[in-house]
Amino acid sequence: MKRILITIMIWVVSLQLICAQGKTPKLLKYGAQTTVKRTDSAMAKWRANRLGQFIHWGLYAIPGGVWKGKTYAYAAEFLKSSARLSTATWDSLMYAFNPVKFDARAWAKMDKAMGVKYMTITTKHHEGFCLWPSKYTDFTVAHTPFKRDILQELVEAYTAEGIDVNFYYSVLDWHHPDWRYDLKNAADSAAFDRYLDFAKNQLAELATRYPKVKGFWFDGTWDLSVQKNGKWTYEVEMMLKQLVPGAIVNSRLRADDFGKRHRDSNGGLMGDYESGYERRLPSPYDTSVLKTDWEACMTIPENQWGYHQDWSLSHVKSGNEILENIIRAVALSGNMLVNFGPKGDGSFRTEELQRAKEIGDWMKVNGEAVYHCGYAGLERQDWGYFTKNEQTGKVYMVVFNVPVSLSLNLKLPRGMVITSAALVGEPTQQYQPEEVAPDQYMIHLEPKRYDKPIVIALVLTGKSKTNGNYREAKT
Ligand code: H76
Repeated sequence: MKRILITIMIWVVSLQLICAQGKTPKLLKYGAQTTVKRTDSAMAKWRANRLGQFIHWGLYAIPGGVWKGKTYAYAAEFLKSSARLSTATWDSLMYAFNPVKFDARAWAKMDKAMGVKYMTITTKHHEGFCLWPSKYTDFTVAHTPFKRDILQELVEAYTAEGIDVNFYYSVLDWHHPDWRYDLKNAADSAAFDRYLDFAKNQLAELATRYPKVKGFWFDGTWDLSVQKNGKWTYEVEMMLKQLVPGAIVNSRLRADDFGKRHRDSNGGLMGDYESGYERRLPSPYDTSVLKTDWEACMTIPENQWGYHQDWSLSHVKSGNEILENIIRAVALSGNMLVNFGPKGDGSFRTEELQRAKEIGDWMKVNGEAVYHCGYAGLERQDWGYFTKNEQTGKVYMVVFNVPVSLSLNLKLPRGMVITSAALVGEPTQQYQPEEVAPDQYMIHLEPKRYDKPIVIALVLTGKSKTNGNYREAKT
């Protein structure tokens, strides 16, 4: 008996030691900067913006997923790789880059009307082509027939409309001779060091040429070569924050001392927000995502970021589906970047213009349930999503699924009551919630056709309830 007890005690002690060891944080030079959310005004603005426009534009917009009469179904911006084209062949597209219909002010006006508060533009995608006249390479818009500094025009036009501009930058570069996927020998390391200098120079150039930029969105950082250079990712983050006060950097840039990406070896988020939600969202019940800021990005077809001529190859999201994705993100305090891929001539395809208008018309009426909004802390129901305005405390029911009963269920925390419930956009439409059980209510909708999500604004107060007309069932 005594022996058994001693054995158990040894087990317990060693288990505790193992656990304690597991908790000892690793000493990191290039890990997370902080374990809490940023509270400065730049970050608060980014968070309040909630809805952003992603724009993928580069040479890939010219072939639009079609090469020599053959259509490649995979992402249009990957055509060089899908059609197995040489770098020389692909790069010669620059001589055909002449987007005569490009009008930065028209883009910004479209986005203003769509209700987006920020825009993230591909300054350089994997192909390596630069939308600005970089002094570190000739593979830029300056050397195309178009010549104009597209980035400059966009920064000016969007900023004038009150829309924040962020720069997407791909570290992966199919054009640069010194890019490496992995570092297998000294020659690879020497080449890649040159590449990293080039990329850092370009980033410093972007930050200083366009000081109105609000943040940087990194991509193409998943290869072993970058994982082995966590120090560089750290230094780039620090450099950008020094050059652009308040700059916001996504987690995808970063790797730590051990090559761990997004989250460091101790689990801390690197960069300012989690940017791993690409064409997917967390479960609407996963409140663990509330611990950090986060942003999702999504395409309208299944997986087309750059312009593709043929959108019949996959499901194309409707305006309502896009709205649901936006609200799903906001309901868990996340941002949503909706992607458009302009054509090679600088104009937008009809489907995108339609989506922009549909989303904008809805946002104009219901935007108060999106901007400055986040997690409401209420139990989710089948009809849709709750959001809560962090400034006013108002709670919104964003209803995507109207039940055939027309009755929307609500379950409130003990002691909370509904002081008012009104249809957003039609304040004369007030609802009288029916209390159906303790802390449970129903809101009864008008019998009519609902073809857009409706938003009901709730004023909730903590007053204790007056009637106690209920009795627990004896079972
Ligand atoms: C894979 C990949 C890239 N990451 C997305 C944000 C797009 O830029 C796509 O090309």
